[in-house]
Amino acid sequence: MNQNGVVHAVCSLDCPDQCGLLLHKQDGRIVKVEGDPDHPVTKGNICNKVRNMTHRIYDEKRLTHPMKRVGAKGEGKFAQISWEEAIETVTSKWKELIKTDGPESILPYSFYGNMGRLAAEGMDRRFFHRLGASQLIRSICSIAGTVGYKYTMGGAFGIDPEDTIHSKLIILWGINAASTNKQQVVLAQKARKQNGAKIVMIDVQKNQTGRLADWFIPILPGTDAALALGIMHILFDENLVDEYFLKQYTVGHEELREHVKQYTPESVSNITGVSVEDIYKLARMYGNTAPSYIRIGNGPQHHDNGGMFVRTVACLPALTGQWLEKGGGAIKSNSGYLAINERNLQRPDLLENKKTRAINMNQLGDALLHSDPPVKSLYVYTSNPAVVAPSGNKVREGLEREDLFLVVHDLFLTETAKYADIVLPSTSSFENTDLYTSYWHQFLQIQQPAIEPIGESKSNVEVFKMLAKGMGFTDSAFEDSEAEMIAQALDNPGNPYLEGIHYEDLAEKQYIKANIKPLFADKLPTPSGKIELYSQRMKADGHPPLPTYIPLVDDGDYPFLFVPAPNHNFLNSTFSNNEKHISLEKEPRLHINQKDAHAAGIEDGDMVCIWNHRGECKIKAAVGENVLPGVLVTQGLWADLEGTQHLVNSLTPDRIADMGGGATFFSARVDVEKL
Ligand SMILES: Nc1nc2c(c(=O)[nH]1)N[C@H]1C(S)=C(S)[C@@H](COP(=O)(O)OP(=O)(O)OC[C@H]3O[C@@H](n4cnc5c(=O)[nH]c(N)nc54)[C@H](O)[C@@H]3O)O[C@H]1N2
Ligand SMILES: Nc1nc2c(c(=O)[nH]1)N[C@H]1C(S)=C(S)[C@@H](COP(=O)(O)OP(=O)(O)OC[C@H]3O[C@@H](n4cnc5c(=O)[nH]c(N)nc54)[C@H](O)[C@@H]3O)O[C@H]1N2
Ligand code: SF4
Ligand SMILES: [Mo]
Repeated sequence: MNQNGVVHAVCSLDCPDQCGLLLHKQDGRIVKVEGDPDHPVTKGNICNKVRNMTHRIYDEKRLTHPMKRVGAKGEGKFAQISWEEAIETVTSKWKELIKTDGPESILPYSFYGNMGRLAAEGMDRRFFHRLGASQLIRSICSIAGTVGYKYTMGGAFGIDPEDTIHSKLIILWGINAASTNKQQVVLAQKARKQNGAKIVMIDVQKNQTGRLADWFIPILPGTDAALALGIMHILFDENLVDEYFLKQYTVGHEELREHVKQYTPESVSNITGVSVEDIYKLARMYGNTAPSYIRIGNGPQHHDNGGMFVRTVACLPALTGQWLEKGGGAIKSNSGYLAINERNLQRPDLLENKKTRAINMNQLGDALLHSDPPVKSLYVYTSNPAVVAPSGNKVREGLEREDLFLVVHDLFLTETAKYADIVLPSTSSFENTDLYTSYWHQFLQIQQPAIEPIGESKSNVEVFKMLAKGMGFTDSAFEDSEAEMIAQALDNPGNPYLEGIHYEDLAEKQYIKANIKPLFADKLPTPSGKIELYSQRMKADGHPPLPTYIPLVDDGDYPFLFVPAPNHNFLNSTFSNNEKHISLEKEPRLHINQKDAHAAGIEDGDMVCIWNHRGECKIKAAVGENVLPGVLVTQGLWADLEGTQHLVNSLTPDRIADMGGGATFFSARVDVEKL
């Protein structure tokens, strides 16, 4: 490894952009992180979060050695131990638990704090399959929308984002792209400059993205499907649909035409809070502009009806035949193009047909407090559930359980790690070898170790190999090197887009685009092979077969809908413990409409308490016009810093969305008062 010079890297964060990076090294340390100007999509642009990444990599708070708890649960008192002692403690406890309670008493909990395919779903999956542990349904992020989109389109396939520079109308629907998909904004602005493209944003708050849009449309939370149906109503009514495309490429357009008659602009306006005039304006703009592109965000699918929202909005481009235009169509997620061989990587065969139970990660609190047989040990890695999981008070109560053996593997002593019995130090992604597959652009990328591990930290792959050895597992699956695992993952005959792409090529070239062909060159992977405006499969699964507006579940008699969204300078809870990133973000704020603030006697800058039956949260009010009356919005998953009560997930429901077991973070009702 060279001690000086510039090395290639990939951003490992859970962000669709997956930027190419250059790391500048001096005496073995990274001194500067910048965008790789040669990356075909991201072209040297990166966000401020990662430009400041050295503050995180070399933060003095980084964990450098394994530790065991010496204080009370959650007190955060630990003593240094060796890796040998750590692995021995964990595996002997687990062996004992397997004897007394069975392997299902052990539950893994992880998400995509590192998007590397090996870090997130490699040796860990092999290990827990072999162990026969309870399985985790990883549903916290985007599953409801993924399932909804699949009903319409057959899989996670949208357009090539590079083509969006040709779009003439770009609708950012429930996506705070300026913060969460920066590269899409770069392309949208290019489209605006080159072809006078209009950027429209539909959101419940006027955030950074709303401010750069040509037209910001505020909408009431959880009502977007109604707006999409109102647009369809006008498109059919005014003959703005593409009859040829509908006949050739869709099923159910006649049923849909009849069905949307009920969604009159007047009724839709009542539901959504969007004026009749604006509904007409938007529908006519959409019906008369080609190519038009909808970037479907994650926000509206974090509601009770989120799956149906995505299913519905995904029908729109078909009505006007946009999919055949360069730069026309939609993206929800493009992960289908880069689908790797999960069987090879995760080895579900190691489960040997054991019927182990599956636990939805959105209901971690219940799983820890009430599951039968109980969860006796939780192993958390690449995630921070004490802050990010819904109904957080239940989660933290579960983590406090005296008889829960909790192991946490992370780079920092997170809120979750504070409750641990054993804490293990993790490398950062720049210290490992891993494969990266974006869920927005269509490039595969590779990371090779750019610096030596900090302290005694180890990667997820290494730790699970050690745990396998400690458990006495002798399967060859636990011997594979990172390079071998990447080769196995890429060997996916089920995905023609990856054909001919090998580890060696990636190691040499750094990034390779999948072999993309036009989406409609073949049949779509839906049952009919066409876009399913009417879906027999949905009917079989107990959903209305046609796109439908379904109101949010009653969450109690509180006057406000509460939307605790992400912020600009953190990534979920990552960076929320870094001084640099906190100083950029300043402080958490509760956005409240001035009418509501006035009625409640709240002034800008006042400390307020928001509460419901799940908990409460104290925060400073930001009074203005950024949100509609009746809506409260916060930004960011702030760490539980000393003396603060900023944990917004204390208030969020752990109800399950309409599809895929998805999360409903944005469907809580709350009340607010001045402190
Ligand atoms: N800076 C930054 N970038 C991130 C993240 C981060 O935390 N910070 N998180 C990453 C992850 S894991 C993900 S999943 C993505 C998420 O990124 P996005 O896809 O942008 O999703 P969110 O930011 O959750 O929500 C987007 C917007 O939806 C709005 N919204 C909420 N409810 C509704 C509704 O009912 N209707 C409409 N129209 N809008 C609604 C919110 O106000 C918010 O502005 O971003 C990734 N990138
Ligand atoms: N209120 C509210 N809650 C939300 C959301 C919201 O919009 N609002 N968004 C939800 C969404 S979309 C998501 S995806 C989840 C995300 O929730 P999480 O997946 O928990 O994401 P992070 O908070 O970023 O935590 C990731 C952790 O992994 C650690 N880590 C990073 N790399 C590695 C590694 O290689 N190995 C190990 N062992 N650890 C590593 C980091 O230090 C960090 O502590 O949050 C959800 N929670
Ligand atoms: S967080 Fe997103 S925008 Fe920032 S560098 Fe990483 S991939 Fe790029
Ligand atoms: Mo996410």
